[in-house]
Amino acid sequence: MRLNKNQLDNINKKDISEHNRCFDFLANTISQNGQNVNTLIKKLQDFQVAIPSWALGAGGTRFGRFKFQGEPSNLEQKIEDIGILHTLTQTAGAISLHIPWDVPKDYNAIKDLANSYDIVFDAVNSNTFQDQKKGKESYKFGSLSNTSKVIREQAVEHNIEVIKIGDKLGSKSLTVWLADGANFPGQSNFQTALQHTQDSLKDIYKTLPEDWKLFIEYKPYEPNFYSTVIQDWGTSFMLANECGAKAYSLVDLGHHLPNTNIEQIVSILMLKGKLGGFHFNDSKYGDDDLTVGSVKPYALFLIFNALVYGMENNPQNPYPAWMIDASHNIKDPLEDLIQSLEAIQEAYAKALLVDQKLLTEAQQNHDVVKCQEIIQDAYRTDVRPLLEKARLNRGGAVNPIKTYRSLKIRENLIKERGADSVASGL
Ligand code: LRH
Ligand code: MN
Repeated sequence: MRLNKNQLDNINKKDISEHNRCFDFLANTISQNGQNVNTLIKKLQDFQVAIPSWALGAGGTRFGRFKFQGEPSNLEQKIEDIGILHTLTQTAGAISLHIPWDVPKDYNAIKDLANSYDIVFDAVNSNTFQDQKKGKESYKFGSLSNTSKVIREQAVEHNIEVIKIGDKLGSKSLTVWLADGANFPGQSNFQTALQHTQDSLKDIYKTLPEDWKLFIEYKPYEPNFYSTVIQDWGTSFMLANECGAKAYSLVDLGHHLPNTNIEQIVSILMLKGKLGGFHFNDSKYGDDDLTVGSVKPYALFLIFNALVYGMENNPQNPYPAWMIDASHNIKDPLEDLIQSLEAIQEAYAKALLVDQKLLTEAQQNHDVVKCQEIIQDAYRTDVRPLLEKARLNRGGAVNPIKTYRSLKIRENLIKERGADSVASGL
């Protein structure tokens, strides 16, 4: 299924006059505050988020999975789905593959297909948290941290294999997330486990192509429930420094203990030039992988406020990689991803409206009340007309969810793929 411009124009035209009225009002307000509307729109358009290849079907938990009809059952159909997302939102111009869940059969054909949708290949993800059919050794007791040298080497080899796959697709980064840890006190030696992990990551790092990055993703718990080797940002930061200049920390929003100040972590990593990228999602309790901005939209805004400050003041930190990592247990995966993309753009746009100069001044003067007024003035601004304009100018939908439903995209995908097609992934 491929959407065409006429289909979108037909639906957009019903919303254009209301959009123009709201946009003109907002653009006027923004100009009066001394900001350039076109610069903001350009930044929003350049902000492309990678869609996870493992989150285009129905997700689930150990208590069950409620399948969703018309799921993409192969990589070609997954790229097609991301093509639909990108056509509607104009902000989903990349895919992040998880290996071995999504190994291309025909690399040139897959690259041509992705290219035909203006989709590039972002970070590739290795998987040493599940035993692989062809893998001889089990990762039950860990992979890069395992006490067995043979198992560590098998895991290192897998990561080197994933880099080769990504290199053939034009990807420029490898994300390593380890489930490695322990379920019981006494089960593992924390020092030995970390040392093995560090040495194994260095073996992988040595094989990184010159223009590649290594993203080290941390997580406090699950699937291990007593200790996790790479449990927090500090451990990831330490390992990235041990590896070298091309290694960075990856911040998955769901990988923090309750009430962790994530915007402070983001600020510190950018100051140290070690913020590699994000896995955007939202959560109430654990690694819930919920729709971005569905539970804590203000926290997301504060994270983007720290990001905007860092992107303006920390040239030592490269432009971060933006990826979604969510699971769709009850929503239509594509509608869920559209809502996440909208929430990300909205938080970014609100953060761009923060008068950073005025804020720094108020901070210097310890005018605490004014500091809050400045950031909340931006947060309380309805920026949706700006997002709409950014999409419209690129041929997207004024209202992606409305257009998705009006065009009966899910119904058409079910017709094409059948009700029982199932996507690989989580
Ligand atoms: C671990 C994680 C990691 C992926 C997996 C699918 O919780 O966030 O990024 O490999 O989800
Ligand atoms: Mn993640």
